[in-house]
Amino acid sequence: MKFELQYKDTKTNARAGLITTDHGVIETPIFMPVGTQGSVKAVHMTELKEDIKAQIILGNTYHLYLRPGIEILKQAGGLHKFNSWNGPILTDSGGFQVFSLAENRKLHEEGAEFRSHIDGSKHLFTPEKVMDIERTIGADIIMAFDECCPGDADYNYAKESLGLTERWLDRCFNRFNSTDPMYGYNQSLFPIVQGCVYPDLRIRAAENVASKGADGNAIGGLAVGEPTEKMYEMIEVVNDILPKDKPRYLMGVGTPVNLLEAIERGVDMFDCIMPTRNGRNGQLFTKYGTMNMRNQKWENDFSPLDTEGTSYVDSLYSKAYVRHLFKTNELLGLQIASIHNLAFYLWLVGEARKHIIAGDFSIWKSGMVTQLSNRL
Ligand code: PRF
Repeated sequence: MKFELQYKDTKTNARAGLITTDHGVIETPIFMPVGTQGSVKAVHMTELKEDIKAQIILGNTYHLYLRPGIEILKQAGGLHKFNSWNGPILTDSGGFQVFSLAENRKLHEEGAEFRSHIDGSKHLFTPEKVMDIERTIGADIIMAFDECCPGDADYNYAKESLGLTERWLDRCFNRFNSTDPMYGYNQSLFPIVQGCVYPDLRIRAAENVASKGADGNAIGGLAVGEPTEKMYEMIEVVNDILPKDKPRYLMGVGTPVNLLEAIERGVDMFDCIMPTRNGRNGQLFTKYGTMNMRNQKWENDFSPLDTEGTSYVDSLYSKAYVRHLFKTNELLGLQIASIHNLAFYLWLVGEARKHIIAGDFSIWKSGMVTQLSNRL
């Protein structure tokens, strides 16, 4: 994997770059649609590629390990062959899902023991095992196994937790460096900065992560219950230390405004379930604010879903029709909302990139942040 920093904003830390993987090139800043189970919910691969213009998608180690299981993924020849997405893929390590979904979770030096949220079966994730699973899934970018510390953890807990994440990181790199990719293309391992909301822990974590010389680096443990201002502050502290010539990935964030604030602070990559999950609940993001499609105000509004939207669903369907689909629980409503929201997120990061290149990111961003916060 290669990262080329193309433009650096003169007034902020925003950057535009290119990540080259064996499955294609990614223009940054980028948003990565989440395909937890190897499928971006309610969206076909052709729509993802051609309409939404996704450049990379996410998969989840925790879910894919439980179902279909590693043996099936190996037989399929990896996730790209299994789900027919031939562009770049990133897998999260389970370092978040084990903590948020699994039951009876027990953490110790060796790893995380847990029971499946599906059938209660018992499992152990160690850093070595997670590396082996991520090798078998075969994503282009794989994430280290970490503990995502809750946003309200006290200092001592956060410090202990960071120590564990750091020791696990060394074990991840040892296993990663002593194994080979399985399907003939390369994989890159990204370490994750933890440290909760404590600047000294974040600094220590970022220095440790930077010392690994990885192809890219991630910031975890944010948007997990801490105040938004703290999140921005931690991003600044960490990005001051993470190498400038490598992509920076902010995990699991966030709202359109969060993305712009993080881009301004030097983040290059994002993922979040918000566009798909909120979409399935009837919330649509537009550049003038959000719309709740269940709202009665759309009942006889036959204007296009989003007159300035970039997806084909935006001009094909009316607000009144999409409201009707949500009121009647039609599956098509979920599809339309998911496509619209993902296309909007990809448009937003693409626009940010254009404005970074044009040199007016700061002005554009201020205007957008005000607009995006409206409720329509
Ligand atoms: N660690 C991992 N995945 C994550 C997170 C993390 O801290 C987050 C936190 N926002 C989302 N996804 N491995």
